[in-house]
Amino acid sequence: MLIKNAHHALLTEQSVTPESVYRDRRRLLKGLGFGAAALALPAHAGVLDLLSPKAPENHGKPLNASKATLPADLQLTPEGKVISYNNYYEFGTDKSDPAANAHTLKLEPWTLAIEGEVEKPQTIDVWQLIHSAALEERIYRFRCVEAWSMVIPWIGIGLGTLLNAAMPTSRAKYVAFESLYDPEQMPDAGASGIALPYVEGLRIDEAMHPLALLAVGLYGKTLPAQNGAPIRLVLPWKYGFKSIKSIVRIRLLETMPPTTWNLLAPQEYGFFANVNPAVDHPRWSQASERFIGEGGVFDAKRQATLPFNGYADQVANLYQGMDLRQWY
Ligand SMILES: Nc1nc2c(c(=O)[nH]1)N[C@H]1C(S)=C(S)[C@@H](COP(=O)(O)O)O[C@H]1N2
Ligand SMILES: [Mo]
Repeated sequence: MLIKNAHHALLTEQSVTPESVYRDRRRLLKGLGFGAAALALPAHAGVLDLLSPKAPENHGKPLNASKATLPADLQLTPEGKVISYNNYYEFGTDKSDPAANAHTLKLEPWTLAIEGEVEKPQTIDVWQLIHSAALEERIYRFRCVEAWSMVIPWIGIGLGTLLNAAMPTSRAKYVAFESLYDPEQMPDAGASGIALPYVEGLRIDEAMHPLALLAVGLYGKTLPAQNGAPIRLVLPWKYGFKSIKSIVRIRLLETMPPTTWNLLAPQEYGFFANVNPAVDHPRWSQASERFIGEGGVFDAKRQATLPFNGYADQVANLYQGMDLRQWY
């Protein structure tokens, strides 16, 4: 009720009527390029052309990165699904909207400020960073709070590496992140129902954890705009909304910063938002999830959700002594 328009995708995810499924599927297909125009494409047009008809120049450039091995228990989500089924409310609230609309995001130049409680504030030229840093591939599970999941081969830089370069002071207890917000590049953002710019935050020890990644690519190439180009956070043990896209500012702070979904609906979205199958969302169960792999997006097979999304061995120690029920 508090969330009438806002995050309505969450509602449609969970209370889909056959009709809305049909409508969303049609939209998705349209987004995928299977409309009338797609029929006119030459037979050799690659799937990527179909998926992102208006992809910007700087999307999908090959990146040099160390290669990761796919863990035996994981199956990759096909690239076409990773780049066409998105949440990026600045470009619309339907899953197919970001792929259709995010081409208006101006990716070059892009600077990222690191400021606040640091000895060495920085203004980073992100494209220079992308072309000069030692990039790593990391294959991570990704679990949205809406109870769907993917497995994605990201490319990026450890968040801690970048933060350490700015030399956090002893007063730095939290890290705040801010997305770009430019109504000219994001004409539909006003209808999203969320306060913008999108903001997120971590405790400093979470930010320094080796799993915390600043992603600049996926599937071997630079990020498509709809996935949060040119630089976004990926926190595999937390619900997807913590993984903020298209970051322009990182600020180290003494106090806990406000975060977008928590501001909107604090009873539904917490600051920590660690994936926890034992704590249901007030409006749906978190015990299982739709894994988006090969095959349909809406009839994807359900699988059990794991504590910390399968990363408990690595991160549970960060939360010792905290009340599990408060983690939402
Ligand atoms: N700036 C911004 N970042 C965002 C969002 C958003 O709407 N705006 N959505 C979040 C949510 S809810 C999810 S699930 C992930 C989706 O990332 P993906 O589209 O690359 O899968 O991005 C997160 N980061
Ligand atoms: Mo999400």
